[in-house]
Amino acid sequence: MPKKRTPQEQSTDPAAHQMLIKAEELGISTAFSRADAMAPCNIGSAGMCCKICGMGPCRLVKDGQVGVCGATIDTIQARNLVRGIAAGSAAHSDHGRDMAFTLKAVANGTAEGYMIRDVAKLRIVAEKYDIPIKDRSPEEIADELADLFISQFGQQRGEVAPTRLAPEKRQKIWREQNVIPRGIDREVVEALHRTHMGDDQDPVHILNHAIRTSLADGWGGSMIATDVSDILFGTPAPLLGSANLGVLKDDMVNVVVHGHEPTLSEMIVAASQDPEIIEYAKKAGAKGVNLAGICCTANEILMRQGVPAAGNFLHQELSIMTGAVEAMVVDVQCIMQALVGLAENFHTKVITTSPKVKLKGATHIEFEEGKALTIAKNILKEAIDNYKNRGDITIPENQEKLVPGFSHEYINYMLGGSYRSSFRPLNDAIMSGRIRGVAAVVGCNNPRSQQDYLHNHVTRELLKQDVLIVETGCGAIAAAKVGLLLGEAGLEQVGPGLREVCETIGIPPVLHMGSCVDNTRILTVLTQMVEDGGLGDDISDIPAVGLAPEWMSEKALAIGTYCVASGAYVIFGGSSPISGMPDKMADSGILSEYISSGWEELYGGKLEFEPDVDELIRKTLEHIDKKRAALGLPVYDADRFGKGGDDRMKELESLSLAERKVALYGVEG
Ligand code: SF4
Ligand code: MSK
Repeated sequence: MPKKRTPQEQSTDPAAHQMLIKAEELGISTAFSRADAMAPCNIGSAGMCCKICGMGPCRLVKDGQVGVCGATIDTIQARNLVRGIAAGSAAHSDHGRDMAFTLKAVANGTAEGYMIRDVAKLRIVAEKYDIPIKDRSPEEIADELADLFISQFGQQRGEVAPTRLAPEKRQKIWREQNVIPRGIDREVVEALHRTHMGDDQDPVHILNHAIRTSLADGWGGSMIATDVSDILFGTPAPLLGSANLGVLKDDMVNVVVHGHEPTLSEMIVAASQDPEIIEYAKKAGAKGVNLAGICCTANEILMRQGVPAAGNFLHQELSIMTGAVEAMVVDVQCIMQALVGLAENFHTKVITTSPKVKLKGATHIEFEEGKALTIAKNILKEAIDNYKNRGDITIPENQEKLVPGFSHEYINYMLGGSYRSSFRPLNDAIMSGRIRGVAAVVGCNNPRSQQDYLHNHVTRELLKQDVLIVETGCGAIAAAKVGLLLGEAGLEQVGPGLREVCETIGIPPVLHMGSCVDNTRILTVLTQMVEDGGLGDDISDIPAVGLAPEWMSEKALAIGTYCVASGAYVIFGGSSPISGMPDKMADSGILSEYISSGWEELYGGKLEFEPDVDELIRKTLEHIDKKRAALGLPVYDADRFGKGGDDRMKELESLSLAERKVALYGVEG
């Protein structure tokens, strides 16, 4: 019988504890309690089961066992893995496709309420693809750019256009390995074809296609999604936000937007500020409409508009548990089917909006970009009409301030200003050893582990070691909830070198870079670090690691793989979907070994699954130091620069001029 955990064992978040106790008292199940009640299938979770044809499902649990068709364990695991990567790539890329269609509609004046907010970014992106910008209106440029982006999905031959933005050396590796995606949809379809019964049986050959499929996501659909979102809604820059369930308001109509696409959520933000809607809410007895986000929709509107985040993936049910949410408006991805049943215990309306996603029992108000503002207002009116049905509420007080909005463009600006925007200071800090390296701590929550613990433990430990952290997705919200995304608060927990860099530039040590689709911003940052010089000539040379400590979604598998293909060392926490190998099997361990050292040989990046968090941290630092050594950089030494930043300044100020010279230069007189 699986163990039933206490709320403190289920989450590190006090707001979650309060809601989990309430759920227990009311006898309501949540993902946390369902995870406790249902032990994961130890055959399926290790990738030892194949169910792709009607002769199975085949479970390979004995030494030397093969499926009815003769399939071996490594073939089955490779097929399962590439199918997950294909699904993740499809989800991100379909999001990118919809964004490209919205850009086209805006360019043609058929999208109600939208506009091109960032004309500068439109021009920069267009130029990267050799689209003329001189003497052309933003709409003309956007129209041509949208056509280019839309064509990438159905393209059959050639190379998906954003791959040309990667460092030269990386493109050469991809060409040599024949893994540059030809068209975004084509690679996803081929992944499904190859893994149909009786097709590709060579695990290494199957996994080559995993690389190509994931590249169609990272250097294809996801990159398009991020660029178009910035063009339409503005490129993020730092602003003040807040996170956790305490952002819900007892005297306002609370509307929680959840999912991934900013097209609808941005319009709901606009509609919530419309005088007509505010008046409508007041007539219903509320002070107005309070918007809050969950999951990556939260990140999209937090990064650009400062709209508060009610929480990450595992907070979707907990926000409804407050009893204070009039409507939860969802679009695509990471939406639990349990929401509707849970909401029946309260007054919350679950409103689906995407033509692709319906939940039985939910209200469906389909979103169309041609009537976007009108639909957004109608959704808010549904929520306001529901305010009168609110019963007892319990809103936890917990919320933390944060500074999100670190797009690649903003980091470039903050490091060098408008005229000398550059990554030079960051590269220099890494080269001198003030910053040991960079880690991206990204990805989901998973109720199989204690919510947020792995994210924040890894982040804190790496910060102490002078590792600069960038975060996206639910990991970023985990860090936000404990104050790690706020300059001064976070800096107390940081090594002296990194602290000085953060204090002089004026940044928090953990940079929130957006939603899970925005992991491509990290690719762009790494590419520019290469271009600015001093850290090798390819992404694989940079002392950097990607971590997904609490991963759960297939999109995470796609992201991890495209980062590996781009040259990064990627470590996932939790369980490995390809770990299962019956003892003494001839091919035992071949697949885990292949995606690690095999891929490293080909791409300079490797993918590993590491359940032990201390080992995950150790491997991260070891890799960073290995890359520093390969670049000929000084060995990292925490004491090399002594105390850093403001502390050092205060210490020096208290000294006489002569003493200061000794302290600074080691000379007297
Ligand atoms: Fe079994 Fe082979 Fe069918 Fe998979 S493809 S279910 S291993 S028979
Ligand atoms: S929402 S994919 S739980 S990061 Fe992007 Fe969070 Fe993972 Fe969903």
